[in-house]
Amino acid sequence: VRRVVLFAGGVGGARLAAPLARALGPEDELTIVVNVGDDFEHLGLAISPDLDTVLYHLCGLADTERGWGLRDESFGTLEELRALGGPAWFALGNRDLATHLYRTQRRSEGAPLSTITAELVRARGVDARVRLLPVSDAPVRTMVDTDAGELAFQSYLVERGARDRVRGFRYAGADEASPAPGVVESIAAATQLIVAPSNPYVSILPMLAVPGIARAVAAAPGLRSGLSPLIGARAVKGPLVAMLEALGHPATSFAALTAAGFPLDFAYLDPADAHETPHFAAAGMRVVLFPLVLRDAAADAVARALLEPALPG
Ligand code: FO1
Repeated sequence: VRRVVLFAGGVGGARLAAPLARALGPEDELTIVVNVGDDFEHLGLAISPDLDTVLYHLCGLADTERGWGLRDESFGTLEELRALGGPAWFALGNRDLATHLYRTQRRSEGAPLSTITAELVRARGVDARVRLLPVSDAPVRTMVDTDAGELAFQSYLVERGARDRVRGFRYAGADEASPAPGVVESIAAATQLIVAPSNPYVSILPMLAVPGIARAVAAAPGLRSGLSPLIGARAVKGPLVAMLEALGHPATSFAALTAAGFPLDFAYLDPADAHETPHFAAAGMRVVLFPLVLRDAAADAVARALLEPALPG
């Protein structure tokens, strides 16, 4: 029996979560611990982009081309808001709005984010072997220090199009947060931990910043594997290369996979980055070369390889 814990940000995490769920054996369990540093309040709504992105991929309703949001989406409400002169920079789709309305209503009733997430997972008919857990119920907010001042993450990424030069990050609220129910327990019971090909600064570090998570990961008995979020010095999605370079690091898989300080036994690299193998070996990690384009059959092949970490391909 495999008890797998996946640490996931948004799109990179979601593209791995769905094939991992498909690769599970009948007795296996997958717990997906999701970043909440991207969460924010917008138009009075409680928005959890990474949880929603992973959920939509798990239930097969994601817009896989765009990465986030639902497929067959329409944006009439957003266009009306724009006509009113309202804040229309964050593209909330008509169908997607139902998720934010539901979450906001349940929050106003006092339900914790982990409970609401479990309700959404059940309502969407996700496989019972799969659990989706926010890393914490209390808010953690990724703040980006830039040459234009400190910006909330969605303002940095979406409103301003990641155009500002990054100086550093702060995970506001992390010190007062604690792991959501089940997170530390599932890490301790895991046969393996997998770090999705997610941005270390805005997906993985905000999770490790929650007191108790880094300790649980360091003490975990299971093998730890991480997938590089870079292929041939290019990010699969998002501003990771600019972030690495602004912080004085090269745009390498080694820099990306070590930036968060998540201890790894296995590093999964795309064959395009095979030349980096000696860096990982010198740092005590074993390299598995595998095509990391997480699309369709290729994503399923990665998932199957990950579930057999003692037999790297
Ligand atoms: N990302 C964008 O780049 N532009 C958007 O307008 C946008 C809207 C949006 C709506 C709902 C949702 O769940 C996610 C959305 N995202 C959007 C993605 C979001 O910003 C994520 O935080 C990032 O993709 C990082 O994972």
